[in-house]
Amino acid sequence: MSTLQHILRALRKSGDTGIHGTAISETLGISRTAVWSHIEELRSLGFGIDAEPHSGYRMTSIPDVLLGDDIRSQLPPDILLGRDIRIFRETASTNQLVDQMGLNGENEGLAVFAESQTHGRGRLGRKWISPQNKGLWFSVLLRPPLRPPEMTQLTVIAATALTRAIRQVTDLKPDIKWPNDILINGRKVAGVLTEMSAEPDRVLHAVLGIGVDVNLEETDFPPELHSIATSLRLESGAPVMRSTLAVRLLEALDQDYKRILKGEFEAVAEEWESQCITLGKHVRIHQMDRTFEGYAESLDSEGALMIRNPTGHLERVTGGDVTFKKD
Ligand code: BT5
Repeated sequence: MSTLQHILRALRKSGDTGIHGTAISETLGISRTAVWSHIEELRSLGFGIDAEPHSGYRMTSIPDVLLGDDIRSQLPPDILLGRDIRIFRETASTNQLVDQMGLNGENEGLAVFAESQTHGRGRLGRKWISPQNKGLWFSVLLRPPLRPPEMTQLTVIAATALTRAIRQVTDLKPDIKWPNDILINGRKVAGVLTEMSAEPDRVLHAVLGIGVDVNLEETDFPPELHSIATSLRLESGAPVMRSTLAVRLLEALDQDYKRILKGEFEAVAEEWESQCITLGKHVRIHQMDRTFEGYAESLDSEGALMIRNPTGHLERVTGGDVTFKKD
C-alpha cells in the first residue's frame, strides 16, 4: 500500500476525532515533514483537511474526483478486481485501452477509469456518451478460466454487482434488462460491454467495461437519449459521490467474480433472475440479421436467455436487443 493510501485510510478511520501527524509518521516510519507534504498534496487534489495543534489532522470534505490511491485505500487489501487502479483524465475508450494492456501482458484485476471518453463504445459499434467527471467509465482486465461460450457469465456478474452497489449507495431500485442494461424507472442508467481476446476454446483475456451515469444532468445527454437514459442524480435528486460508488462496485464485482471462479455461477444467476425485468415477459429479440418473438423463460448455466417461441420450442439466445411486446 502506498504512503498516500495509508494516510487516506488513517484520516478516514479517525473521522471527526482527527489523527496526530506524529502518529502517522511513527506508523509509516516517515518524518512529520513528509506527512505534512502528503497532506498538502491531498489538499491540492481538493481534499479538505484541517490541522489543529491538539487533535492533529482531520478530513472535513472529500472532492468528487477519481483518485486511484483514494479508491484503493478503501478496498480490502486482498481484493483481486481493483488491486491495481489507474485513472486517466481522458481516453478514447477504456475498453480499448485495457484490451491493449491485456495484450501487453498486464495482470488480471487491473481497473482503468477515465474521467471522460472521446470514443466510448457500446455493443455493435454503438456510441456511449461519457462526459467529463460525471460518471464512472471504466474497464477491468480479467483472465478467466472460462470457455468463450461462458463469457456471458461476466456480463451477468457485472449486472448483479451494479444493482447491489447502486442499492448500497442510494435508495434507488435498479432493474436488470437482459443482456446488459441497468434501468431505473424504465430508463437506462448503466451499461456493460464485455469483450474478449480468445482462441477457439480458451479465453486469453477479457475486458469488462462498465459505464454508469452517476451525476449527469438532463443537459449532459444528447436530445435523442432524453427519453431513454437517466442518471443516479436525476433519479435520486441528489449528487452521488463517484469514488464511493466505485469502491462498492469493485467490491461487488470481486465477490461475484470469485463466486464464478469457485463454480458458483448458479448462485449469481439466481440473484440476477430476481432483479431481471426481462424474465416472465413476452419479448421481441432484435439481432443483426433477424427479429423474433417469444416468452422469456429463464437464464441457462452459461448466462444465455431461454426463449419459448410461439410454437413451444425453447430457443437459446446469446445476444441481441430486447423490446417488450405490449400484449
Ligand atoms: C452498452 O451498449 O450499454 C455498453 C456500454 C458500455 C460503456 C462502457 S464505459 C467504459 C467502457 N469503455 C467503453 O468504451 N465502453 C465501456 P449498448 O447496449 O449497445 O447501448 C448503447 C446505446 O445506449 C446507445 O446506442 C445509446 O442509445 C445509449 N447510450 C449511449 N450513451 C449512453 C449513456 N451514457 N447512458 C445511457 N444510455 C446511453
